[in-house]
Amino acid sequence: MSAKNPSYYVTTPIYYVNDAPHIGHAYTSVAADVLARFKRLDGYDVFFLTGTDEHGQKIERSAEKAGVSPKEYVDGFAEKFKALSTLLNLSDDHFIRTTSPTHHACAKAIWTRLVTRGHIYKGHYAGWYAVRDEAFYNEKELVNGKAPTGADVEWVEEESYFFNLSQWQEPLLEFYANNPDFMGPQSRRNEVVKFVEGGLRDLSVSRSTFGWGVPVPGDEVHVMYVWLDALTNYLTALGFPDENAPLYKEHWPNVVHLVGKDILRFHAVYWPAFLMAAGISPPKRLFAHGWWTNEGQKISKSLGNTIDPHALVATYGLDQVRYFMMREIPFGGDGDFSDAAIRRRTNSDLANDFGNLSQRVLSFVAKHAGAVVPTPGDFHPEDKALLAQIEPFLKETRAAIDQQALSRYCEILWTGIAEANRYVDAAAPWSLRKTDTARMETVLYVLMEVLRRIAILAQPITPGACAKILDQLSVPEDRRSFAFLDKALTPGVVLPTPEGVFPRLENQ
Ligand code: ME8
Repeated sequence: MSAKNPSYYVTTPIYYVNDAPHIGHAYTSVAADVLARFKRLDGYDVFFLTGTDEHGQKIERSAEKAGVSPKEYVDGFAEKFKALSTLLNLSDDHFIRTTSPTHHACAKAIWTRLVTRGHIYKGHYAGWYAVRDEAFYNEKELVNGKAPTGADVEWVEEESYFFNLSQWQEPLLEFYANNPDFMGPQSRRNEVVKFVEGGLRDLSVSRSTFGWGVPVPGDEVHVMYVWLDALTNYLTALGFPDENAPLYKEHWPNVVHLVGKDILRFHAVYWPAFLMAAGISPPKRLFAHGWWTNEGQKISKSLGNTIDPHALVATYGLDQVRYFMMREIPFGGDGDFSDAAIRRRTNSDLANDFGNLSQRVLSFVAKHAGAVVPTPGDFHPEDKALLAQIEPFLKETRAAIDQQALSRYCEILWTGIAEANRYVDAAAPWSLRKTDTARMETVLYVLMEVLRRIAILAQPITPGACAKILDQLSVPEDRRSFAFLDKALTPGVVLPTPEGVFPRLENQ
């Protein structure tokens, strides 16, 4: 793409490779994929990054438990996360692994900058550490002897380097105040501001009692604290520390980080502080989504109720899973996964609404209108009303996407689908076939136009089904971006044989 296209950079968290991917990972990744696909179709030069977080005590201990070397261990799990990208049809431009030499070089460069600029000093850490969270906690934060997240904590005393986070309270508060759009949703923003207003303590940024990490430049007894290492992945992927790297120059100013609410503090507080201290601009936007439970229960390995994305896709279909995750809960809120809920969405929104609209229109045209794009006559008020309802969808969905309002984005399109289904019922082309074939052709043309526009706009959510619908409308592949929304179908173009795109799930 040429340099004049606006840029858009979207990231997922890099996932810990101590466990197989589950629905939570799939959720963030699909959301980022929807944003990336939408922006590409809207003419942006997009860079979509995902990957794996492979260092730290949690990984080192898991490898030990599995009886393999950390390297063997992480290589195995990284493959599983790459397979997740394939399974979910993610359009990621790069998959980063923090054990890669380029990442080590980037993390070390950031460290050196922080040292050179006077923000890191050597000291001694004595306090609590939760290996599961890879986070330090002070006594006050503990709840019944555990981390506030419920993770077990252990007492750590070791020589450690510190980042002077306490100095960044004011700059951070100023940054939040000057950049009201930095963080969403609003409720999370308030939480973070309150936390920073409460005061910040210097942060231990190295560990010296184990070795699985990026060695600290000039003092290799230490490895970098895994969060400092991990956060810099977002820069590594763009070619940093080469500040003239085209990807870095073009994309860093336009980054959107998607994360779960569990890791908001690391991204909203530590990360902008590290960046400001290193003389790099803080991220443009950060959005923290909510938490999935399974049939009302917290998802956890120990409860044995993690949901395997491979099984989900095998049972319901990929587009069905993608749509369900994006539509079921307002992005930012918590949600519950249940078999009944995904079946309901699949059968009502996809099979009955979108699938049925496409099937009834296209099979009717195939049987009764010569299997070509019909030739419309003058539009009646009801035709104009339906087309007018669809008209602002690009503007509306853009606004939703820029706020990461993914479920709202689906809702907008599905109001058009519902309206189009009502229009078919009212216009009754099956009756017009006997009384007024010219009017029938107009009605069918209007419906195909609506279907074309909605299928173009819905591609980011259900790419497989929309590709099939657009194939069946004979829309060439190079005319499916948003720039072509206003390029209406050409009457007379031959249509292929239609087939259903969203089968109904039968009750088991
Ligand atoms: O935190 N519901 O990695 P991680 C929704 N390596 N989202 C969920 C979820 C759930 N039940 N469970 C997991 C890490 N997620 C660090 C990140 S980034 C520089 C380093 C998603 O493997 C959600 O995005 O524990 C969450 O933030 C992420 O997985 C945590 O993944």
